[in-house]
Amino acid sequence: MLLPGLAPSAPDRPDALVVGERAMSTSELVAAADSLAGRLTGAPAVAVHATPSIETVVATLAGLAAGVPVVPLPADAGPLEAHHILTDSGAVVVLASPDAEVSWDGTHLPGGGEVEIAPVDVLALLRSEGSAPAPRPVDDAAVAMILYTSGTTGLPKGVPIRRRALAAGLDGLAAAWAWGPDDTTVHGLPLWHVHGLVLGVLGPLRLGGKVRHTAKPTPAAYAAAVGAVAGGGGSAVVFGVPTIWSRLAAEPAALAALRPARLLVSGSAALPGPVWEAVGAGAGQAPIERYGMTETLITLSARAEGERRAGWVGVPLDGVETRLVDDAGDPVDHDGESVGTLEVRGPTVMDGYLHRPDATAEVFTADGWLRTGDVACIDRGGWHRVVGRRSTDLIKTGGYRVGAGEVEAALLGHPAVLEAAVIGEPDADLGQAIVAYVVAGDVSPQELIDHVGRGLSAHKRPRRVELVDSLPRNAMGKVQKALINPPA
Ligand code: MCA
Ligand code: AMP
Repeated sequence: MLLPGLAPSAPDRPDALVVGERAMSTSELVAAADSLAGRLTGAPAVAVHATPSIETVVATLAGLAAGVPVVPLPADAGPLEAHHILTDSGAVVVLASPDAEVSWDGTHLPGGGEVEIAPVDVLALLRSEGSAPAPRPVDDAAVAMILYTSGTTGLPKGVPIRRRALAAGLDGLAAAWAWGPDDTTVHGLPLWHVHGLVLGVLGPLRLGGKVRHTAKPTPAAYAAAVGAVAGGGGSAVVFGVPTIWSRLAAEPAALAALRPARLLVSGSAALPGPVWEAVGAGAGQAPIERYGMTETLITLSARAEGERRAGWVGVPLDGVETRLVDDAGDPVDHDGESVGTLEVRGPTVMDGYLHRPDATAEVFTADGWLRTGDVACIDRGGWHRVVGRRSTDLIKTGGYRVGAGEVEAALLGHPAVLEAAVIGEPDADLGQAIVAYVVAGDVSPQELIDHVGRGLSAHKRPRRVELVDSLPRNAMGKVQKALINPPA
């Protein structure tokens, strides 16, 4: 069973799920999700407009109960990205909060027709309790969800995640963090990624714990949520991306309010050493770091009861294997200094991208290991340190993975744009900031930023657009991004 925390035998907790100001009990979650599940059975896939809301959680649980692959649609997706995700995944219905604002209604599906946007009315679902057929047991090899993630070029690729991979990944983390029914997991992360949705919602619901989502990931909201959990005698496990930890570190009062938490966890991007230190000093404990990818779920983590080391992401979870290879594919020594490309294998790794045998073949080695594209070292004790990525065209901004090629293609879709090169510039707050260098006719930087946000997702907008006369190219005509110099 994927979510034993929602089984009839599990305790009925009045505040099993809190999102912002709204709470649902375990029994309400089950009743609402089962009621909706009855209407989804047999659908090829169901999309969920993943706003930070109880509706997103109910819709996701309904898809899982019906055995229909759930496709979380970024809440800030523009029409281009939404259309791609809906057509590629085959989802014909989008479950959304009744008050959701969508910029892509009227999206046409390949077979004609328009996508149906179905409002999730939680109160009505609770009233109709009992009318829905009981969801059937679902095979653990079935696809639970399809998450979309960016590559260096093209539109995002779908990663089908099987139920057994979710179960293995969450149980591995439960063992690493002693994460269980007594914990309330606190975070304010987007609900369409592994971090916020799989770990931050399905994790606690699998383990019989509680979820407290802050709606916005502000330092004040984190402080209040930990205070509420601790005030009720609960144990808080707090999740954040490095940008969230860095913003907390800049607000000492909010950081100090995290002192009662049992565990602080950072992931999705590299946590800078000074932020790790500042959180340790201000919150009474340094965060533990863990590492993963959409394609692999979480594969490495420091242990709750073990050592915490700034800049190191720990050791493999149960069942996961890792290795380092050089450019020739030969093994790299695990001496804590030599760097190589990290490859992983294990029960949480995807089988392949949806409809993309070409991309799947590229990412797997002949002997079945997944090439992460991350450059790392491993020490004699098996601890891993991620030192960078092989491709500079995959940008991590605020923990979001954004392909430079996807943003470049969106920019080139503007009639005034002739050439575009997108890079991730070092940024103290976001890790990397998306910056575009553009050769264009008569157009303002802001218009181009807005243009990207209208087509793709808001978080894929360049933070800055520099209009330039030309881009540096080599003799073959390829843009030399390393030679692009920010204006003084
Ligand atoms: C943002 N803003 C902009 C631009 N970008 N304005 C103009 N131009 C831009 N280019 C606006 C926002 O809309 C917002 O406006 C304001 O700036 C500040 O935004 P805010 O949300 O505070 O911050 P942010 O800088 O936009 O976002 C920081 C963040 C966010 C909240 C940390 O990046 C975030 O939620 N990151 C989490 C990503 C994540 O979960 N990744 C997991 C994937 P306004 O205030 O008007 O709205 S990784 C994964 O799943 C794995 C497997 C793993 O390892 O975990
Ligand atoms: P995503 O698929 O969005 O989860 O992005 C996966 C990528 O995030 C990885 O390939 C890494 O580059 C990066 N990443 C995730 N966790 C960490 C971490 N703890 N430290 C450094 N990079 C990380």
